Amino acid sequence: MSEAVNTDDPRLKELHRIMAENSLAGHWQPRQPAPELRSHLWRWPVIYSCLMESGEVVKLGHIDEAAKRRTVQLVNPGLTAFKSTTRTIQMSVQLVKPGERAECHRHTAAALRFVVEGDGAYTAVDGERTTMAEGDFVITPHWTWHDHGNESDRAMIWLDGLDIPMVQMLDASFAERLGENRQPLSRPEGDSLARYGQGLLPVDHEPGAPASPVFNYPYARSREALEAMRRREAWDPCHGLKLRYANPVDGGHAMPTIAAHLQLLPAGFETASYRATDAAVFAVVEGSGETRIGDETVFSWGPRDIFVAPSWHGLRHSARTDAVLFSFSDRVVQEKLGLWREDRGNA
Ligand code: GTQ
Repeated sequence: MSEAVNTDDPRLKELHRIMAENSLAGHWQPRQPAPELRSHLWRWPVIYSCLMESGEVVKLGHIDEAAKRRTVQLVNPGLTAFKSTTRTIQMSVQLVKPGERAECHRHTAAALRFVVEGDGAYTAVDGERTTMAEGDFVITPHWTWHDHGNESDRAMIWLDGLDIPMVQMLDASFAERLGENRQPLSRPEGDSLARYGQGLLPVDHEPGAPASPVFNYPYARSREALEAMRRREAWDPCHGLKLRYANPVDGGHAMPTIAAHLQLLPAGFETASYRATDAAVFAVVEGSGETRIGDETVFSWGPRDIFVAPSWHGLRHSARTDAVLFSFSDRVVQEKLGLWREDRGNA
């Protein structure tokens, strides 16, 4: 096949020189390869020991010398320049020790939390507080005021998933500090769940808000849903039993930029190969098993391990014991843009 251009052609060389001087480039010219997300597994004991050590050496508080949040970030080895976990998501693990508070602020990046350890610390979001327990899924939609505090006697640890890389890519980052540790509360605890999370809606409620009005999806309820479904044993060959955290008002995803799921794989279950265009982060909530990603990677995982799978790589999970996986990605964004695609069983 003949080349589109003759790279030895002096006229072409001169053209390239002039174009480069003027910040122009030809479609025919090669470009720098884009940084590529890699499959990666973070083992919980390593994350945990770094996080607990950070609890000894990093102060948390509202005074200027203290960190505003104490988080350990999971940096994808292919994306070190961005310090991000996928191209669109920054994931961290956060520690709030007994008696500590993380000051109130808001930002255009949205966050999800998934509680890993502890019981009784709170997050307050736009005027309502929620007390968190292990496995709870809590959302902090973009530009909502939020602060955390631990009035229990145990350390509280949760996973944070933020859309920071996406918001930064769009150059739409804004942040604001309230200047207080705690925001004023305008609703009693449990109000959102009572109003919007019971299969009922206030009679005149109008859909249209970008995020779910429910901001804590308690694990006890989500786990019970999976258990109830399991009694019919209608397993999806690619997913086992998989549920999506939904906005009860419109049936969409809980937040407009990050999709999150909870899935049960019974002991001995092996999924058929599945791939989709969203790179996903998986956190093991219960159990142990293995995940094959593409042709080369096999991750053997146990409770609280976290792994990331790149876009469009075939995934096959197998569960050694009953296993529950929490996962999240930018799927919701891709769906809205008409970009999301999946391939069941062929990858
Ligand atoms: O807890 O509000 O991992 O603002 C990064 C930024 C957590 C938080 C993060 C944040 C938070």
